[in-house]
Amino acid sequence: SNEEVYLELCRHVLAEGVRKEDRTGTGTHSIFGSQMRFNLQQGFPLLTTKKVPFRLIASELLWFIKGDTNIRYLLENNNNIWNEWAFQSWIESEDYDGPDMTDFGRRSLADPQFNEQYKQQMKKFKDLILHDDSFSERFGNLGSVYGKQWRDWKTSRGDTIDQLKNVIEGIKHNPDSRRHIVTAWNPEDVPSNMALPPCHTMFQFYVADGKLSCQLYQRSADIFLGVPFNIASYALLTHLIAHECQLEVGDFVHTLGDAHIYSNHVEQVHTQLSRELKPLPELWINKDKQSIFDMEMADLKIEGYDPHPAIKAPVAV
Ligand code: UFP
Repeated sequence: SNEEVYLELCRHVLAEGVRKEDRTGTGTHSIFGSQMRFNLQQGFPLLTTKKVPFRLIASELLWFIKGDTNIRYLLENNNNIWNEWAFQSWIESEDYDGPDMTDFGRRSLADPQFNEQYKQQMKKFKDLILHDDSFSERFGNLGSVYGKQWRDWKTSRGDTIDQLKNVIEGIKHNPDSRRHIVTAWNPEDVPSNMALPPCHTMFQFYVADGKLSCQLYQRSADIFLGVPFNIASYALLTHLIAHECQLEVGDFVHTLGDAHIYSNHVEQVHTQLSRELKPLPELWINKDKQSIFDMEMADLKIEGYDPHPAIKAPVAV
């Protein structure tokens, strides 16, 4: 089944992965090069062996699709997944006059007293982003992240390219093309202009037999925490574009570069592997809207989702 492919990858990396150090100093079990294929006709690939928060995935994807790079939209949707990256730019600025927040990710895990200070500053930061326009313009913007590269790629001529719009036009008018590609990896912007060099670096669409398929190349994959999000996000993107182009959904092919399980996630992966699969949910899209650029959170729903409980694990920072 669609979920079994993911669990198989987990088992494979635990069994065959090599010990590899990484940027975060955590240590991983890693393999290089792997591919999963999800038949989107057989249920929406939102894992059932642990709860995956669809709401966060959907609001992040809509944010990319809008070409928005400011975390204000995410906060308005109660989505905190990109906060740390923006917070970093504030605490490094001259505007910041609170307690020293250097290395806040690690310190907030290790030191409960610091963690209290950190939570206070983060709360203040979020309030300012939400309610102070000029603050939000200065510190809410993440720069050249996905939304920017997908919708507003800067060319050397000084104009911009809307890759997402172009690819949708291409799928509609020249479905057989082998050039339906969107790339987020802009060498000119890596890494200095970027909070985090893109993990999902490029994707391609394919139309055959009235069905739309999508393949993603992900250069770096945190199998336990990141990948379940990434699978659902691209499955959703494929559904949305198929919907707009009046095609059925085909496969989502997920190709991974460095596919790793962090050493402090191994326990959690074993827990997940011990659980029994449940039926996959279905995605509902509001049929009254056609363009993906008009979609809002209320136009997307996941139905029949009854997962096992979430499993907590530390994020490597
Ligand atoms: N990561 C993912 N998926 C994502 C994302 C990050 O798996 O969508 F944004 C993980 C991969 C890796 C870390 O563990 O985040 C990024 O670190 P690096 O840039 O060193 O590869």
